[in-house]
Amino acid sequence: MLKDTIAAISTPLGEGGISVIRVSGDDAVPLVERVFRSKTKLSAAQTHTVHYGYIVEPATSERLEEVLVTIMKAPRSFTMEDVVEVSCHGGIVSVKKVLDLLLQQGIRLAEPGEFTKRAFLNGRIDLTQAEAVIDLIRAKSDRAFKVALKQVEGKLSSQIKLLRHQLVELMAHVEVNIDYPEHDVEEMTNAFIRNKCDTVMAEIERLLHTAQQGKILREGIETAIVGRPNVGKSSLLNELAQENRAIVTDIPGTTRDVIEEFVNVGGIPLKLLDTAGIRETTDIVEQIGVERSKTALAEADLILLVLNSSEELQLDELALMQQLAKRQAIVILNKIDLERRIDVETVYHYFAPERVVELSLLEGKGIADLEKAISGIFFEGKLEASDITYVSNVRHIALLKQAKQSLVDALEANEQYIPIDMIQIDIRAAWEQLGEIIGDSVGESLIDQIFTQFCLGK
Ligand SMILES: Nc1nc2c(ncn2[C@@H]2O[C@H](COP(=O)(O)OP(=O)(O)OP(=O)(O)O)[C@@H](O)[C@H]2O)c(=O)[nH]1
Ligand SMILES: [Mg+2]
Repeated sequence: MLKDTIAAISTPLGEGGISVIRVSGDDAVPLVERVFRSKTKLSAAQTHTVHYGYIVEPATSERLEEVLVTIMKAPRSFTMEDVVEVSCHGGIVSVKKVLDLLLQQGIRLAEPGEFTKRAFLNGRIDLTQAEAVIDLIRAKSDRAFKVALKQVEGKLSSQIKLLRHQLVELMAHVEVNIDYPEHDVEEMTNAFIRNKCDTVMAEIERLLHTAQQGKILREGIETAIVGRPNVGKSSLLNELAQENRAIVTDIPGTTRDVIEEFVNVGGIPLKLLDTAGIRETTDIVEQIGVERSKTALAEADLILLVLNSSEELQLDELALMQQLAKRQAIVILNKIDLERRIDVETVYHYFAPERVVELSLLEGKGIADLEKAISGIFFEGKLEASDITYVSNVRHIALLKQAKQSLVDALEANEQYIPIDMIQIDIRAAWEQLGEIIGDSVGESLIDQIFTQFCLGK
């Protein structure tokens, strides 16, 4: 890794209160000092202090910007190198001018993610923590943010390390048996291998189990709103999106196409799909719309079936309920402000009470119940438990699966009394695969691939 000094704008480009340029490297302080004028000399300043002054053109001493400069000396900084942060007035022109001037002093423009990459290469964070920094930036909901934050803190890493520790113990035990077979009873070693592999495998399975939730937190639950025309599907989309995204009229068949909107319901990100009302129709455009509704319904992770509680159940609705009884679905009895004509008994015949929600979108009633029902389905109320680690990264999931397979192989070999040094190979493979998750044994290209996903300045 080159130890040169790098800089980038670390705040979003655009108008804002302030913009921050981050500089990191051995020469960060002297290079920034060349263009900074203030009462105290930057090179004489204490670490973790803030200095008011001006960025000046060194040749002419012309003042370019009024700034605050923060210095954080190695190793107590994000990158573990000397870091200087220059806070300028927000605005594209001002911040670019300052950055240009810094680059003219011999500082190199940082690549995307290079600051975080340095934090990793300098040993401040491991790979799962670095990857979580991306998730933190991209988090679309409170819950996704919390999960990413846990990972940044090293929660997943410490669990992986614990598993690897157990495998090391196991390998040591087996090693003794290979080197001094007379000191050990083969039977006992076989039992020991079985026990340890089982324990580690159970833990890997638990982590994999959380993967589905982790993915949802990152990408959103694909949620289709379906039902007959005019029951209030588009009204529901608008209510959850808190804007008039879809056209709402009292004419049945208003929505013809699938409308997508990303919303956040009780901290859970949903990719909502409003669809055309499902019914038999001769209108060709509407027919295409209905086909699209059916596709959305087939592919969704969650289905919100909207029924009009002021009308009797229709045959298509009975068919939909039958079809949805075994899926992840919530039934919404809408329009409860009107007189009830729906046969609720039939609805409850297909769906458990916690899957049925009564709403009036006109009066804005029952939305909180809907939120509860949705989080109930996906998190069984468990997400708040602070000790849960969610595995959400595809790379981690793939490696956990590989490690699990290696242990399955080891167990099988163990059952067949295959020579113990062969079993050792599988155990070592599992240990290495787990190591790859935290970046103990990863190649240069993978590291580059991970860090280029970052935005500039991070
Ligand atoms: N009284 C009452 N009317 C409602 C309620 N929710 C929606 N509506 C009305 O029902 C009509 C249809 O609403 P939409 O949201 O367009 O229904 P939709 O299911 O999207 O209809 P299509 O797009 O035609 O399939 C509109 O006139 C809404 O104002 C409610 O809770 N109570
Ligand atoms: Mg509609």
